[in-house]
Formats: sequence, C-alpha cells, structure tokens
Amino acid sequence: MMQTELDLFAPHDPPQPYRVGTQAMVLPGFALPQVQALLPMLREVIAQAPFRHMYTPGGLKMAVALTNCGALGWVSDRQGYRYSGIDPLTQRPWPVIPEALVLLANHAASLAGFSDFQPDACLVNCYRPGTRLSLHQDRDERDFSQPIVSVSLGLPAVFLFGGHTRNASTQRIPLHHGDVLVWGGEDRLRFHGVLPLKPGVHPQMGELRINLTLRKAG
Ligand code: MD3
Ligand code: FE
Repeated sequence: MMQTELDLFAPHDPPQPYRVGTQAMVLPGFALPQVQALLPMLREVIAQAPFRHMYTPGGLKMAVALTNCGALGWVSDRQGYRYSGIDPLTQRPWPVIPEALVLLANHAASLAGFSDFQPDACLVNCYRPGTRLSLHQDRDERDFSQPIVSVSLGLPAVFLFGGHTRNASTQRIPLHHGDVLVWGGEDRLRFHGVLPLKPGVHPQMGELRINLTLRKAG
C-alpha cells in the first residue's frame, strides 16, 4: 500500500537489540512495558533515600545527584569511593530494590548471555539539562566477571562508550526512555561517560533523566 505522510506520525516499534562491544548490548525499549509499574516504586525509594550530591575524594561536588537501593549502595566522600550498607544521609539501610526491577535486570542480563544475575546494588543517577558524567571506569565492585545492567528513564542522553584506556576513542550511543544496556566480560572495565544532557521536557519524567544501574557489588 502507498505510504502517506500520515505514516510519519504512526508509532514506531523500538529497534532490535544490538551489540556495541563483544559483551555489551543495548536493548532498546526493553523496560517500556514495565515503566508504569516501576515509576511508583522508584518514587518510594526516593522518598526513603532522597537524591543528594556527593563529593569526590578530591573534594569536588558531583554534578549527578544520586541515591541507591539494595543491600549495598555506592557512596563517595573525602575517604574515597566504596559500597556501604548504610545510607550516610539517613544513617539507615538503603531501601530494598523493587522486585520487578531485579526481575527486569535478571531477564535483560540473560538475554545478553549472563545467566543468574542477582544484583545486590542499584545506583540511581539523576541528571538535569546540562548535567554530564565524565569518563570513568566502574571498579568498586568485588567481582568484575559480573555484568552491569542499566535502565534509562526520561530525557534522552548520549552515552560515551570508550576503551580500556582513558585516551581510547569513544563510540556515542544514544539512550532513550526505556532503553536497557548490559555490559560484562571484556567490556566491563571500559571507560564510559554521559555527554551534557540537552534541555527538554519528557512527557512522564519532566526535565529529568534517571538512570538505574544494577550490579552485584558484594
Ligand atoms: C559500560 N552511569 O553510574 S549507565 C555509573 O547513564 C554510570 O548514569 C551512566 O556510568 C549513566 O557508573 C551509564 C551504563 C553503564 C554503566 C556501567 C558501565 C555502562 C557501562 C561499565 C562499563 C562499561
Ligand atoms: Fe559508570
């Protein structure tokens, strides 16, 4: 049948999963069917453990606001980067990871080839327009053979996926609301970051991007 200009406004199916490294996979829209259920759970987590800006060991205030859920939460202060079972702000254990989020992460990891992923830590990053995350490696977890699963929500971002040294060239990977990424194996210690968020308003999330990273930290 002939295409009409109206087709431009028809909803698109999310693209198929694709590899960005030998053991790194993007699952576009994988979280979309769960988002409506996840958002109230996320709101509850944030009510119990509010977003806050942490400081780097060098004393710089981090641009990304963060919180955690799970048995372990990632924290940063003058003493260094580490995982802690206690939220330094509330002095209480972090809220539990919503079961639906654990199941989603486990399912995504298995599709990417990592069976039996059982996350014990979920870092929740909050970006506003202009916020960026500079190139870094994730090295604070005990076992680098465990993958990381991330869920992007809200405003789109450009993710930088680098190499094994800070100077290696980077791929730019656009990330949208509902996209899930899984990284493991030889891609686990790649440098990565996020370009400054462009201004915008997301219909569900407003002027925010929230990224959840699920890890087996302990
Ligand atoms: C690739 N967060 O919290 S998530 C972080 O969008 C972090 O908030 C970014 O980097 C964000 O540490 C990116 C995707 C991600 C997470 C860890 C990785 C990609 C990764 C580790 C190695 C390679
Ligand atoms: Fe990271």
